[in-house]
Amino acid sequence: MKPLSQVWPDDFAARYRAKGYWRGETFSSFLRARAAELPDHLAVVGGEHRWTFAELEARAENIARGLLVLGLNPGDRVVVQLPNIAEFLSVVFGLFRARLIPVYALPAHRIVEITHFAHTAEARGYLIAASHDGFDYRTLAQEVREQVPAVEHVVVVGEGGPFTALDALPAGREIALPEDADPSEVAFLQISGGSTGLSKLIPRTHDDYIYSFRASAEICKLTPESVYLAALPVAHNFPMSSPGVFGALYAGSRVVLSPSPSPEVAFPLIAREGVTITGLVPPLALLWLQAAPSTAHDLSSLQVLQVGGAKFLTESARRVKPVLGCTLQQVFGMAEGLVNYTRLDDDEESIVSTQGRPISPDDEVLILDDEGNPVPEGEAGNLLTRGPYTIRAYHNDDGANARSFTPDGFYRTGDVVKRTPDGYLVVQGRATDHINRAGEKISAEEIEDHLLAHPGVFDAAVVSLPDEFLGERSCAFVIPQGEKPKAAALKAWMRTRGLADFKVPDQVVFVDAFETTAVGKVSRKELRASLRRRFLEAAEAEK
Ligand code: OOB
Repeated sequence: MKPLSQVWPDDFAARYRAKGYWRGETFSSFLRARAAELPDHLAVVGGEHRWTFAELEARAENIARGLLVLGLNPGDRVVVQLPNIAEFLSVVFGLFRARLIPVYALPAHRIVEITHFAHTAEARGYLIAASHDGFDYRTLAQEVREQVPAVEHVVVVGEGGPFTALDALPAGREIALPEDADPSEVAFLQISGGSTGLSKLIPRTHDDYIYSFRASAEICKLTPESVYLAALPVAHNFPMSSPGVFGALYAGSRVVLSPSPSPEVAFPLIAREGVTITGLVPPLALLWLQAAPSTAHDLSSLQVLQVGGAKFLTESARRVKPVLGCTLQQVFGMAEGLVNYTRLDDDEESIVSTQGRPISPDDEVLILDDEGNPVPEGEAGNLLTRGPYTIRAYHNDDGANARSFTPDGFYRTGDVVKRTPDGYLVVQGRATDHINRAGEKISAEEIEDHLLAHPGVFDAAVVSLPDEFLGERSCAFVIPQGEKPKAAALKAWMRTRGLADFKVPDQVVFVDAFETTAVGKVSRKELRASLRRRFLEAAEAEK
């Protein structure tokens, strides 16, 4: 099994420790500390469950023992695909307690993504909910078991069916739980948004990740009186750690898990639990702004609405305070590390018109032109970053590592940004070819590869188009061959490919040919840019 690692050069690691960013805490040690300090304080609310910190810790320990008795061993990787339910937290803290390594998949992922994660992480376990949103994950697990037999253990929250139910795990009282992890070890694997091909795996250590959410909780001024609502799927880095469920628990706050981010589901929870802070992607923020004025639910407890994952336009941002009566916080982050926040006491103009500044004084930010030279202050350029919680490498992917990191360890974010004189970043766009569909990142290349497998497709190029609601939608330009498929049929066929539904192109446009230059084919990148440009020009001309 390939060892997991995430290594900063010794001098950097020494500096990050000396400055108190890396404090030698682990997920298990901080939960133990909270359970000792605030045993009876409510920690997790989800569905019918209401657990105190002491209960959360006890549940995590039981799960840890049960998984070890089942046959998993410390160091094993376990793909975790759970929706926003209380068990998400007891399970992941259980995995940490048993020194097992979660690999976080989204509920929307299907066979193609899950087998990719299982292969790449060499997973031995798969932890699912029986069903969610009308989808039975046990059927998916059966397929995963057939395609990746190394995934020996499937554990199900709910009715186990052919697999082990979480509630039926052996008690394992005789089992000695392992020592706590070394804080510099990899704690889990996160999934990258991915602009080239399939998602890469992001190894995060206890030291670096805990720093990011501890500092985030401070920036968001969380206390044990705060109530954090996880509205977005918690497997995302944003609701997980910015400050997310972990930052909230670190601060001794209560976490409320919402099964859906829709106003119909989230608003009653805000009123019932007295939610003080939550995070949304821009399209959902717009929905909330639309629904709030006429809701019967009392939203007055809400103090902070975070918006991130994609650009929140200034004009929409301006509406948050008057409509919801709370402070907006813009969040510009990435699963690879760097997270920027507007601060709660910033002036309104910075809050509505920038995407914030980095968490850490030691987040190094470079803004470079395409030749790698710094752009003049205030101009737009490519954002590169390095720091105490930004990874230095993906797991087991030399090609991606060579592309994504400079020799001196800066991560090329692919984002194009400007910096204001006071160090706030304003996102201008991006240099890489992915579609940011309501915060979900879709690789153009991955979707093109699928389309090319259809017998009626000669060639395909997938681009992002501006979308009033989604921010960006995906559009596939397709050169047909043989019997030309109907757009709807092609989309329906994509749905059978075993991919997350958000990757099915929103729009399909058939074209006769792609442009080529005199010297031969243009690059895919230029091709996508030109198809997008010409399409938008034609749409403009029709207005
Ligand atoms: C978050 O993480 P990822 O890994 O899903 O996506 C990262 C990318 C960024 O590189 C950028 O292209 C885009 O998402 N992005 C934004 C943005 N926040 C993220 N673009 C414009 N404005 C923003 N506010 O999306 C993520 C991780 C942690 C916290 C927040 C978001």
